[in-house]
Amino acid sequence: MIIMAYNRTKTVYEHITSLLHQGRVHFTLIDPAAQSPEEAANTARVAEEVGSDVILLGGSTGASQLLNATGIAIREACSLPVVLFPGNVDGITPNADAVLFMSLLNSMNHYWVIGAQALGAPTIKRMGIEPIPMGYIVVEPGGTVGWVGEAKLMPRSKPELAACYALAAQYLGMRLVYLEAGSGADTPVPVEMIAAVRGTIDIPIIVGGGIRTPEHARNVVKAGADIVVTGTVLEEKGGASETFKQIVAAVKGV
Ligand code: 1GP
Repeated sequence: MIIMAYNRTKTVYEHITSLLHQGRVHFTLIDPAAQSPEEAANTARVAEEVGSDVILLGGSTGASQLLNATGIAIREACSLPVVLFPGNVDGITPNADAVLFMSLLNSMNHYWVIGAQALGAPTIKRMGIEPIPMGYIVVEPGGTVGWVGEAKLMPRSKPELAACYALAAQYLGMRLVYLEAGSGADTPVPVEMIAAVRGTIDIPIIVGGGIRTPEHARNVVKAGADIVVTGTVLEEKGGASETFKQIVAAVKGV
Protein backbone atom coordinates (compact mmCIF):
# COMPACT_ATOMS: atom_id res chain seq x y z
CA MET A 1 0.00 0.00 0.00
CA ILE A 2 1.36 3.42 -0.93
CA ILE A 3 0.80 5.86 1.91
CA MET A 4 0.70 9.49 0.87
CA ALA A 5 1.06 11.74 3.89
CA TYR A 6 -0.84 14.97 4.04
CA ASN A 7 1.87 17.62 4.28
CA ARG A 8 -0.35 20.72 4.13
CA THR A 9 1.45 22.07 1.03
CA LYS A 10 -1.63 21.39 -1.06
CA THR A 11 -5.31 21.78 -0.40
CA VAL A 12 -7.21 18.96 1.24
CA TYR A 13 -9.27 18.59 -1.92
CA GLU A 14 -6.10 18.20 -4.00
CA HIS A 15 -4.81 15.68 -1.48
CA ILE A 16 -8.03 13.63 -1.69
CA THR A 17 -7.94 13.82 -5.48
CA SER A 18 -4.36 12.49 -5.48
CA LEU A 19 -5.38 9.63 -3.22
CA LEU A 20 -8.29 8.80 -5.53
CA HIS A 21 -5.87 8.47 -8.44
CA GLN A 22 -4.33 5.54 -6.56
CA GLY A 23 -7.48 3.84 -5.27
CA ARG A 24 -10.38 4.19 -2.89
CA VAL A 25 -10.38 6.38 0.17
CA HIS A 26 -11.60 5.91 3.75
CA PHE A 27 -12.86 8.67 6.05
CA THR A 28 -13.12 8.13 9.82
CA LEU A 29 -16.02 10.05 11.34
CA ILE A 30 -15.54 11.33 14.87
CA ASP A 31 -18.52 12.89 16.62
CA PRO A 32 -17.28 15.26 19.36
CA ALA A 33 -20.57 14.80 21.22
CA ALA A 34 -20.09 11.04 21.51
CA GLN A 35 -16.69 10.89 23.23
CA SER A 36 -14.11 12.85 25.15
CA PRO A 37 -11.33 14.68 23.26
CA GLU A 38 -8.86 12.11 24.63
CA GLU A 39 -10.93 9.22 23.26
CA ALA A 40 -11.27 11.04 19.94
CA ALA A 41 -7.51 11.51 19.80
CA ASN A 42 -6.99 7.82 20.44
CA THR A 43 -9.43 6.90 17.68
CA ALA A 44 -7.68 9.29 15.28
CA ARG A 45 -4.31 7.73 16.12
CA VAL A 46 -5.67 4.25 15.39
CA ALA A 47 -7.33 5.50 12.20
CA GLU A 48 -3.99 6.72 10.90
CA GLU A 49 -2.25 3.49 11.90
CA VAL A 50 -4.75 1.29 10.04
CA GLY A 51 -4.62 3.39 6.87
CA SER A 52 -7.69 5.64 7.02
CA ASP A 53 -7.10 8.83 5.05
CA VAL A 54 -9.12 11.65 6.58
CA ILE A 55 -10.68 12.48 9.94
CA LEU A 56 -14.22 13.83 9.56
CA LEU A 57 -15.21 15.86 12.60
CA GLY A 58 -18.85 16.60 13.32
CA GLY A 59 -22.32 15.35 14.14
CA SER A 60 -25.98 16.22 13.89
CA THR A 61 -26.53 17.23 17.51
CA GLY A 62 -24.59 18.89 20.28
CA ALA A 63 -21.26 19.02 18.48
CA SER A 64 -20.23 22.52 19.45
CA GLN A 65 -19.33 22.17 23.14
CA LEU A 66 -16.31 19.91 22.71
CA LEU A 67 -15.57 20.71 19.08
CA ASN A 68 -12.56 22.97 19.64
CA ALA A 69 -10.93 20.75 22.23
CA THR A 70 -11.55 17.66 20.10
CA GLY A 71 -10.06 19.30 17.01
CA ILE A 72 -6.93 20.26 18.95
CA ALA A 73 -6.57 16.78 20.47
CA ILE A 74 -6.96 15.04 17.11
CA ARG A 75 -4.41 17.29 15.42
CA GLU A 76 -1.90 16.58 18.16
CA ALA A 77 -2.52 12.84 17.89
CA CYS A 78 -2.26 12.29 14.14
CA SER A 79 -1.18 13.90 10.90
CA LEU A 80 -4.29 13.11 8.85
CA PRO A 81 -6.24 16.07 7.50
CA VAL A 82 -9.14 17.07 9.75
CA VAL A 83 -12.25 17.94 7.75
CA LEU A 84 -15.31 19.43 9.40
CA PHE A 85 -18.67 17.78 8.76
CA PRO A 86 -20.92 20.40 10.35
CA GLY A 87 -24.45 19.68 11.45
CA ASN A 88 -25.20 23.39 11.68
CA VAL A 89 -23.46 26.79 11.81
CA ASP A 90 -21.96 25.95 15.21
CA GLY A 91 -20.06 23.00 13.75
CA ILE A 92 -17.07 25.12 12.73
CA THR A 93 -13.70 25.38 14.48
CA PRO A 94 -10.35 26.81 13.31
CA ASN A 95 -8.74 23.58 14.54
CA ALA A 96 -9.40 21.86 11.21
CA ASP A 97 -7.97 21.90 7.69
CA ALA A 98 -11.14 22.00 5.62
CA VAL A 99 -14.91 21.87 5.82
CA LEU A 100 -17.39 19.89 3.75
CA PHE A 101 -19.32 22.95 2.60
CA MET A 102 -22.48 21.04 2.02
CA SER A 103 -26.02 21.61 0.92
CA LEU A 104 -28.65 19.08 1.98
CA LEU A 105 -30.11 18.91 -1.50
CA ASN A 106 -33.27 16.98 -0.64
CA SER A 107 -34.24 19.00 2.41
CA MET A 108 -37.72 20.53 2.45
CA ASN A 109 -36.40 23.49 4.42
CA HIS A 110 -34.28 26.03 2.53
CA TYR A 111 -32.34 26.70 5.75
CA TRP A 112 -30.53 23.36 5.23
CA VAL A 113 -30.15 23.92 1.49
CA ILE A 114 -28.64 27.44 1.59
CA GLY A 115 -29.53 29.30 4.82
CA ALA A 116 -27.02 27.72 7.23
CA GLN A 117 -24.37 27.92 4.51
CA ALA A 118 -24.87 31.69 4.11
CA LEU A 119 -24.70 32.22 7.87
CA GLY A 120 -21.59 30.06 8.24
CA ALA A 121 -19.67 31.29 5.19
CA PRO A 122 -18.21 34.47 6.78
CA THR A 123 -16.94 32.46 9.75
CA ILE A 124 -15.21 30.00 7.43
CA LYS A 125 -13.62 32.88 5.51
CA ARG A 126 -12.44 34.55 8.70
CA MET A 127 -10.94 31.32 10.02
CA GLY A 128 -9.23 30.55 6.71
CA ILE A 129 -10.59 27.00 6.48
CA GLU A 130 -10.74 25.41 3.02
CA PRO A 131 -14.36 24.92 1.89
CA ILE A 132 -15.06 21.84 -0.24
CA PRO A 133 -18.43 22.27 -2.01
CA MET A 134 -20.53 19.12 -1.60
CA GLY A 135 -24.02 17.94 -2.44
CA TYR A 136 -25.49 15.96 0.47
CA ILE A 137 -28.31 13.54 -0.28
CA VAL A 138 -30.06 11.76 2.58
CA VAL A 139 -31.43 8.33 1.73
CA GLU A 140 -33.94 6.21 3.68
CA PRO A 141 -33.88 5.52 6.61
CA GLY A 142 -32.02 8.83 7.09
CA GLY A 143 -31.49 8.68 10.85
CA THR A 144 -31.02 11.78 12.95
CA VAL A 145 -29.70 13.89 10.10
CA GLY A 146 -32.76 13.07 8.03
CA TRP A 147 -35.06 14.20 10.82
CA VAL A 148 -33.07 17.29 11.84
CA GLY A 149 -32.44 18.23 8.21
CA GLU A 150 -36.11 17.86 7.27
CA ALA A 151 -35.16 15.69 4.34
CA LYS A 152 -37.66 14.36 1.87
CA LEU A 153 -35.84 11.06 2.20
CA MET A 154 -34.57 9.54 -1.02
CA PRO A 155 -36.52 6.26 -1.41
CA ARG A 156 -34.24 3.21 -1.37
CA SER A 157 -36.18 1.85 -4.35
CA LYS A 158 -35.56 4.93 -6.53
CA PRO A 159 -31.89 4.96 -7.56
CA GLU A 160 -32.69 7.07 -10.61
CA LEU A 161 -33.95 9.91 -8.40
CA ALA A 162 -30.68 9.94 -6.46
CA ALA A 163 -28.82 10.06 -9.78
CA CYS A 164 -30.83 13.15 -10.83
CA TYR A 165 -29.92 14.96 -7.61
CA ALA A 166 -26.28 13.93 -7.91
CA LEU A 167 -26.08 15.16 -11.50
CA ALA A 168 -27.65 18.46 -10.47
CA ALA A 169 -24.96 18.75 -7.77
CA GLN A 170 -22.25 18.23 -10.36
CA TYR A 171 -23.80 20.75 -12.72
CA LEU A 172 -24.01 23.27 -9.87
CA GLY A 173 -20.24 22.95 -9.51
CA MET A 174 -20.06 20.83 -6.38
CA ARG A 175 -16.85 18.82 -6.03
CA LEU A 176 -18.24 15.83 -4.13
CA VAL A 177 -21.56 14.04 -3.69
CA TYR A 178 -22.36 12.30 -0.39
CA LEU A 179 -25.02 9.56 -0.26
CA GLU A 180 -26.01 9.32 3.39
CA ALA A 181 -28.21 6.61 4.96
CA GLY A 182 -27.91 8.24 8.40
CA SER A 183 -25.46 7.49 11.16
CA GLY A 184 -26.13 4.05 12.64
CA ALA A 185 -28.61 3.12 9.88
CA ASP A 186 -29.84 -0.48 9.83
CA THR A 187 -28.73 -0.85 6.25
CA PRO A 188 -26.29 1.19 4.13
CA VAL A 189 -27.22 3.02 0.93
CA PRO A 190 -28.38 0.36 -1.59
CA VAL A 191 -25.73 -0.75 -4.07
CA GLU A 192 -28.19 -0.20 -6.94
CA MET A 193 -28.41 3.46 -5.98
CA ILE A 194 -24.64 3.87 -5.75
CA ALA A 195 -24.27 2.20 -9.16
CA ALA A 196 -26.91 4.48 -10.72
CA VAL A 197 -25.17 7.58 -9.38
CA ARG A 198 -21.75 6.24 -10.47
CA GLY A 199 -23.11 5.73 -13.98
CA THR A 200 -24.37 9.31 -14.11
CA ILE A 201 -21.77 11.62 -12.57
CA ASP A 202 -18.02 12.15 -12.86
CA ILE A 203 -17.24 13.71 -9.48
CA PRO A 204 -16.28 11.52 -6.49
CA ILE A 205 -19.04 9.79 -4.54
CA ILE A 206 -18.91 9.49 -0.76
CA VAL A 207 -21.09 6.83 0.88
CA GLY A 208 -21.80 6.56 4.60
CA GLY A 209 -24.31 5.49 7.20
CA GLY A 210 -24.70 1.97 8.56
CA ILE A 211 -21.48 0.50 7.17
CA ARG A 212 -20.52 -1.93 9.93
CA THR A 213 -18.76 -4.83 8.24
CA PRO A 214 -15.97 -5.33 5.70
CA GLU A 215 -18.59 -6.90 3.40
CA HIS A 216 -20.72 -3.72 3.50
CA ALA A 217 -17.63 -1.65 2.72
CA ARG A 218 -16.57 -3.92 -0.14
CA ASN A 219 -20.07 -3.86 -1.62
CA VAL A 220 -20.39 -0.08 -1.66
CA VAL A 221 -16.94 0.30 -3.19
CA LYS A 222 -17.66 -2.35 -5.84
CA ALA A 223 -20.88 -0.50 -6.67
CA GLY A 224 -18.90 2.68 -7.39
CA ALA A 225 -18.28 4.59 -4.16
CA ASP A 226 -14.96 6.44 -4.17
CA ILE A 227 -14.92 7.31 -0.49
CA VAL A 228 -16.40 5.31 2.39
CA VAL A 229 -17.23 6.85 5.78
CA THR A 230 -17.51 4.91 9.02
CA GLY A 231 -18.31 6.30 12.44
CA THR A 232 -20.71 4.24 14.54
CA VAL A 233 -18.69 1.05 14.27
CA LEU A 234 -15.91 2.85 16.14
CA GLU A 235 -18.25 3.97 18.90
CA GLU A 236 -19.87 0.52 19.16
CA LYS A 237 -16.76 -1.60 19.03
CA GLY A 238 -13.98 0.77 20.03
CA GLY A 239 -11.39 2.60 17.93
CA ALA A 240 -8.93 -0.25 18.06
CA SER A 241 -11.38 -2.91 16.92
CA GLU A 242 -10.41 -5.52 14.39
CA THR A 243 -13.64 -4.76 12.50
CA PHE A 244 -12.58 -1.18 11.89
CA LYS A 245 -9.20 -2.31 10.60
CA GLN A 246 -10.86 -4.81 8.27
CA ILE A 247 -13.30 -2.19 6.95
CA VAL A 248 -10.44 0.15 6.04
CA ALA A 249 -8.58 -2.76 4.43
CA ALA A 250 -11.70 -3.72 2.48
CA VAL A 251 -12.07 -0.17 1.13
CA LYS A 252 -8.42 -0.09 0.07
CA GLY A 253 -8.38 -3.62 -1.28
CA VAL A 254 -11.14 -3.48 -3.87
C1 1GP B 1 -22.83 9.49 9.27
O1 1GP B 1 -22.28 8.55 7.17
C2 1GP B 1 -21.81 8.79 8.44
O2 1GP B 1 -23.02 10.77 8.84
C3 1GP B 1 -21.29 7.56 9.11
O3 1GP B 1 -22.33 6.69 9.46
O4 1GP B 1 -21.99 6.33 11.90
O5 1GP B 1 -23.31 4.69 10.55
O6 1GP B 1 -20.84 4.85 10.27
P1 1GP B 1 -22.11 5.57 10.59
